[in-house]
Amino acid sequence: HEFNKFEEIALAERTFLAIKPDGVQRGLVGEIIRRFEDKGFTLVGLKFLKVSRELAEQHYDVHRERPFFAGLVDFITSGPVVALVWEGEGVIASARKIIGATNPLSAEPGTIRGDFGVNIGRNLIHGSDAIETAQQEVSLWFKEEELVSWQPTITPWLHE
Ligand code: IDP
Repeated sequence: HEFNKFEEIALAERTFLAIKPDGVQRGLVGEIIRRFEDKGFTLVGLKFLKVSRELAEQHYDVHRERPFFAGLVDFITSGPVVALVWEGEGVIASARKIIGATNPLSAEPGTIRGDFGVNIGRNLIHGSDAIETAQQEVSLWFKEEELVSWQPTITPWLHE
């Protein structure tokens, strides 16, 4: 196995993350991106946008019947959001661990929500929870041509 080659299939998993309006307002964009870079995941998509109601409602469609749905859509459309796609082996589950439990008061210290949040309605960041939702969310938020396939030169130092 050549040193400059890597297992493309294992590394190709992608997840969708969004730094919510509270994360942006609190100046945590750099801190949050840092954590995923430090871990060794590869950034393949990034945009800064005000989310439309249509996009917010589609993104949170599974929660449409929940009592918090209207407030959640109001919140996610209330200010700019950073949308991100990260790639790497096991990135979906690993990102969920880095993010922490949905309620920041239950989230472990060391996680993003555990370190920076106190309220379930202000939990700073979204991360896809499974392969299917990751694929749906990446394609809902990004066009194919907005995603950049590249191989960091550090790859052989992160993967055997
Ligand atoms: P997750 O973001 O950790 O995957 P989900 O249960 O999928 O959590 O909920 C999606 C989002 O809906 C949460 O991140 C949070 O912003 C919001 N949410 C969930 N439960 C509540 C609640 O009880 N009150 C207010 N907002 C909630």
